[in-house]
Amino acid sequence: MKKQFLDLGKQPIANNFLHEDQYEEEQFFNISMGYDSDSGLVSLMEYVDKKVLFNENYAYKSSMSTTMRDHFNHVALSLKVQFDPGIVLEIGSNDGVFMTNFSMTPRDGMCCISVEPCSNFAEITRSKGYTTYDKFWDIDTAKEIIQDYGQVDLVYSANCMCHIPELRDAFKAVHEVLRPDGVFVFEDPSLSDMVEKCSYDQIYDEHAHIFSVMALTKLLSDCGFVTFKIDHAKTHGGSNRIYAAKSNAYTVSASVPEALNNEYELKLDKFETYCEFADRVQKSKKDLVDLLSSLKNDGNKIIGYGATSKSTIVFNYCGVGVETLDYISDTTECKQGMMSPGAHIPIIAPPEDGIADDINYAFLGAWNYEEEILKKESVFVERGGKFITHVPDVRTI
Ligand code: JHZ
Repeated sequence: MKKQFLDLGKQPIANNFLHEDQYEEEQFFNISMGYDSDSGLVSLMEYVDKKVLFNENYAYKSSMSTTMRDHFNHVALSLKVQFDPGIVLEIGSNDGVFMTNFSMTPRDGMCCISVEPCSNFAEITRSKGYTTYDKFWDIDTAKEIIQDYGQVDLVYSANCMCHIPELRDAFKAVHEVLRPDGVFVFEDPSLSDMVEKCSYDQIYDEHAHIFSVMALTKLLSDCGFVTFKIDHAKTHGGSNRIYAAKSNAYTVSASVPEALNNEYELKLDKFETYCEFADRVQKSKKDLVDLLSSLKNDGNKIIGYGATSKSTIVFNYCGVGVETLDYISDTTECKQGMMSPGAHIPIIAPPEDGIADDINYAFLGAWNYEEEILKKESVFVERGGKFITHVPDVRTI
């Protein structure tokens, strides 16, 4: 049974950047998280309709950072070397940052086809010549692909499986589309990282689940897969890449029991762990509100850096708005000139020569790119400017 441990209150759609004349129609949903002791899954208590979240207006673009571009190039190369796949199917291809590392058709060797329900992004990869099914991932889509291409050698998915409430159906559809010797590789933010780093801003409407290895190995096994390897990646604040096969063709690596043991040590199988996490979340909120208000009282000018889904949660949960932040800078063109969801903070394009001279502090909405951002904003740092983060605890950098 699923039992609630954290309530973040009513939250706007995390990626729904909007104009002032859209405030009246802005939608809010209850965002609270629960632990299911039967399945081990940590999931939202109430799911938001997928068509409300993933549609032609979707704003998040995967290729916006050097970190993620390098990451997906590296993963594509590593999968080619490990599995030598003929046809790869990517589920949730966004702007094609992973799939464009492969060729377009089986005729030209290792190729990649994809499924992407946000039609604005499906159009981007299609216009580059790749086959993209503008659909949600389910058994019908799997059958359509089998009809067009036959079963595929490898299914890859990044930051997408955790978006799917009906996980069992999604895994079964992957099982159907894969050849008997095929491999399913997927990566999503990890629950152990979220609990350890108190990064509660991973919890928002799109993240139907935050995955533990415990819950995934169990569910995958129920759906006919053997989990044979787990890579831990630094991306998105700490993610797990899960490798699962339909057969016993692959030896189970030590990385699987190691990841499971780590989670048992963190007591991710105990409801109390999540209650203790919820207490830390409340403290994090108080600490951030206190820090921001004391900086503001001292006359500092503060901005947000990165209009992330995560920062939507932080600002709305902590009640941070335009009285505190002058604006948020973000490199994604379609977010610029818009207002942030719920808090309605203006979003601007970052100035070409870095953070403006009159700014003293920048809240790192994109804390998961801290290294890349600190390097890029070295002038700001050298002149005494400071970043603010809440992960793993509230502090200035
Ligand atoms: P970023 C997204 O979450 C949404 P978000 C999604 N649901 C998901 O699962 C996770 O990713 C994994 C900007 N930026 O990647 C670009 C700068 O402005 O943390 C982006 O708008 N300057 C699919 O939204 C944002 O920050 C920079 O120098 O939390 C980063 O968003 C850099 C590096 C980024 O994902």
